Amino acid sequence: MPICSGTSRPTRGTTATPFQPTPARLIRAQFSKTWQYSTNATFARNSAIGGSAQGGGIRNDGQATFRNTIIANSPSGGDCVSTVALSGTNSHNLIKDNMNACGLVNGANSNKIGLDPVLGTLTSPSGGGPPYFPLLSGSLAIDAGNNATCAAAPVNNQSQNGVPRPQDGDGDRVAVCDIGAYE
Ligand SMILES: [Ca+2]
Repeated sequence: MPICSGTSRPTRGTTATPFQPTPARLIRAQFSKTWQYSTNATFARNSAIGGSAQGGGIRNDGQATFRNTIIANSPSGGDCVSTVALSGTNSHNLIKDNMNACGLVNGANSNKIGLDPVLGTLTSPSGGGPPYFPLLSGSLAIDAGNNATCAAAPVNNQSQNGVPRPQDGDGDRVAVCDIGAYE
C-alpha cells in the first residue's frame, strides 16, 4: 500500500511535490496514527494506487486536522479521503475534488470545496530549498487563509517561497494569508 512519501508529508508550510520512483508513479500522504496537523501546506499531483476513492492526495485513518491547506489535482484516488471524522476544527482549506474532500463542506468554516486553486507549475527556488506550486492570478486561495493560523507556530508567518506572510494578494490593501504553502 502506498504510504507518505518523503516530500508529501503533513508538516507545516511544505509543498507536496510529486514523488516519482521508477517508473514514474505518484504517491499520497497517509495520516494514520496519532493527531497530525496539516497547516499551510499544498498537496498536489499525488496519487493512490489501487482504485478510486483511496485518497490520492491524502488518506486519513487516524486523527487529522487541516488548516489553510490546499489539496488538489490528484490524478487518481481522489484528493482527500478520510475513513473517520476529521479531528478538531478544520478551516480555511481549499480542496478541488468535491467528491473526495474528507467530509468538508464548501462554505462551512471558510472551507472552499470543489474549486480550482489555479496552481502554476512546480517551481524550484533559485536559492535552493524545496520546490513549490505558485498560486496564479485568479486563484481563490489568494487572501483566503486565516491570519492567526499563519502567525502561530509552526508557520510563524513563513512561506515555502520565502515571502513573509501575510501579503495583500488581491489588491484591496488588506494583507491576508494565502491558503497553502505559497504566499
Ligand atoms: Ca495574501
